[in-house]
Amino acid sequence: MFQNIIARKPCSKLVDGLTTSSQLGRPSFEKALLQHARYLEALQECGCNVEVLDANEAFPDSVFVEDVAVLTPKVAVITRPGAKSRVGEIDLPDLHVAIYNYYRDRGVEEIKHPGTLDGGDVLMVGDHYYIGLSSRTNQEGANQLIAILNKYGMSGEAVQVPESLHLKTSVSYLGNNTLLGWNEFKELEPFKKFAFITVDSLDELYCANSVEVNGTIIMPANNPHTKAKLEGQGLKVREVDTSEFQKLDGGVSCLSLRF
Ligand code: CIR
Repeated sequence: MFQNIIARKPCSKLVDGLTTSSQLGRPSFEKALLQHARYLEALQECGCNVEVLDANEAFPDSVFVEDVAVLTPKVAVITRPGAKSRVGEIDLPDLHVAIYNYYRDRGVEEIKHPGTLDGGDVLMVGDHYYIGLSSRTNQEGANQLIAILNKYGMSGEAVQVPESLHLKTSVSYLGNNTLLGWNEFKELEPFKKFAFITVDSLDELYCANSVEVNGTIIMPANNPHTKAKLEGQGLKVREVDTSEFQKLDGGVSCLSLRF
């Protein structure tokens, strides 16, 4: 059950954000603002209280707030993003104030140099966390997070991410022991014990990044084949258009911290 959301408004420098998907073109800031607002409405509809931090023009990618923290039921962990242009996002005072407000009676920890870790690499399945080793998250970052999780009575394990930005770019947890993801992730040892819904249309790989929020699967719009598959399994789906964030390799999970 998620009660709270922390998000950050897109800044106008968003159009200069990091991307490996430049063939999709540059995002429109106006459209991104609108899509972001609708995305937050969807989370509210799922019963979440939404706190929105101000846009920060110094950090084009700061709308992807998922990467700067891992918020578990027992402890908040401020990460250390693996992209140089994003490391400063973890020092933004409003982020710390927001997290502290919720976690003052629990723990607040941080990933330290030389560890790097992006929240997009952290897949929560109950009390267990799969941590993707990627171009952003290194073994040291994963080890530090596992040690923190252990300290608070939880567990984690590292998973090598085959060719995608983050672990959650390609695989999402939908609840009920079920993962949604790219076919090659189904074969990874740690994921063999899950029921696995494969995104099998190549046009729809983007929707492997979806989020389950209080019984609703929030997924990116325009992925009809996968949507039908989810609905066919009795799952409730809510689509949101995140096309402008897709142009920056960001999906529905990246735009919020859910806890
Ligand atoms: C980046 O490259 O860092 C951003 N343009 C996209 C971050 C996406 N975040 C996520 O998957 N959690």
